[in-house]
Amino acid sequence: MEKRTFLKLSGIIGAGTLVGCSPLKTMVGAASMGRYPYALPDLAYGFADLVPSIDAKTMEIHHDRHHKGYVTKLNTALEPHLNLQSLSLEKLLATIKPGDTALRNNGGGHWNHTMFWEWMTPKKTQPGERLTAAIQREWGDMDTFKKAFADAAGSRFGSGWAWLCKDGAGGLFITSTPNQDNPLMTKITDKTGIPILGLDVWEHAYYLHYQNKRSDYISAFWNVVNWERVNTLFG
Ligand code: MN3
Repeated sequence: MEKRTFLKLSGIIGAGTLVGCSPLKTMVGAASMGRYPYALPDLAYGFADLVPSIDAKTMEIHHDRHHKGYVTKLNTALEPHLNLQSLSLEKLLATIKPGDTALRNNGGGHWNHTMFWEWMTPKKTQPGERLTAAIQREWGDMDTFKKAFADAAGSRFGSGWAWLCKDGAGGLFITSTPNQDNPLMTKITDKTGIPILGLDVWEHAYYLHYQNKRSDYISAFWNVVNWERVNTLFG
């Protein structure tokens, strides 16, 4: 890599990290996130309530087995770390380093899934005026935003998540992360910020109903997005 290209890239990554630092001071956790020892939160709706967009069996396995597994393993990973047990999950995520594999995968897994259940609802909801205006400023219109978000979700290779995030200046950006990483992990991800909407694109989130058609799952997600929760997180 040429020196000039490298410097330019470092600048971009550096700026991204700086932007991400300040909003993390804001409390973003859901009340249901809890504290150590963490517990699996209940869903605010039934497993079958998101049908036909998300099938009941997928919801049941995803919540009762996958999410529960992250919670159990997170508690096990935290057991020997008394100094980390008192942190909020958001603070913990901002603290962990790339090599902290168990905390990274299971701390991310618990935060991501707790929020994911809240980002969906069987109710019909709408993006609020302020959020709509911010989306229009960034992408022009809602359809272009949805396409950009779907592109991030569709092009994430293997397992991971697509995110709509708030930056430190009231702006929005879209990003994606591998595995159970998320934009709160300031020591791990390049683009950090506060996720206000996220979509799980692991195969376990859609394969039973959609098989390899990830794009159909992504399109269906818009039918069940809980815009009221997104509006609140946007602030
Ligand atoms: Mn999942």
